[in-house]
Amino acid sequence: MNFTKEHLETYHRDGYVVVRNFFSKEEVELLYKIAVDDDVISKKSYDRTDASGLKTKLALWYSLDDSIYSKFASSERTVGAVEQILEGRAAHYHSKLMQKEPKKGGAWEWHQDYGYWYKNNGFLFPDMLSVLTALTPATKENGCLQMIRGSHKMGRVEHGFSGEQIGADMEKVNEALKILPLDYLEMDAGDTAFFHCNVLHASAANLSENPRWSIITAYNLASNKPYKDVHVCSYTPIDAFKGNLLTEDATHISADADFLVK
Ligand SMILES: O=C(O)CCC(=O)C(=O)O
Repeated sequence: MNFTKEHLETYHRDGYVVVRNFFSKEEVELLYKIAVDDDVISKKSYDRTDASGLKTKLALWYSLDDSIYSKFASSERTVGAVEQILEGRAAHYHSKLMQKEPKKGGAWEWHQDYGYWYKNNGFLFPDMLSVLTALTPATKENGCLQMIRGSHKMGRVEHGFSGEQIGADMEKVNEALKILPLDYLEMDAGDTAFFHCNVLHASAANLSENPRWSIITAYNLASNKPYKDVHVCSYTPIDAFKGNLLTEDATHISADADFLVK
């Protein structure tokens, strides 16, 4: 499914939009199969502990390379959509493989991505977004993403620590929840959510029998060069991948990729 004018309008109105079947079942099955067998990903993954002590696992890296993950992140389809949203050339800030394991995958506390990126990484403008593709079905039971619809229009909210995670000021979150709708983003594998860096979002723990895996790529408007972050990719326009995700070589990620080390 292509990213349409209606998707763009919904994104600007609600702070997010879910595009169903953005990647085909075959494409997403290929990516998931590679990801679950990827020794490098499993070695480079680390835990994030939530406020109740449960852990959620992820691997995060910065630069694009010739791996299958980068082909998805730089695919013409995705970059085209992101550039419509940002109204300019897009840069790849980072990608992360989220592994919320059955029975024990921890929660993500309420936050705005720009809460981290402004405070810690020195991006002056909120010309940034995340794109999440579900690799397995995401349901309320396995801790799907939750969004406060329209909360991106509140602007940036103060953030402090919540467990090992940085969380938004809960007074503001609770007030927002009184006046704005709370949406649960139940998604099938291949569905893709585009969300504004100031939309308040969270997810509950995964206490179900089913894994919830997804890949999230963060994009920046290439002209929004951060004054703190050192990753050149975060302000280098992406050279879009125009090939076929199913027929090109599906290469694993290299151990030399610039992973975030915790
Ligand atoms: O996918 C999730 O469960 C939450 C991820 C998230 O909030 C984030 O990466 O900023």
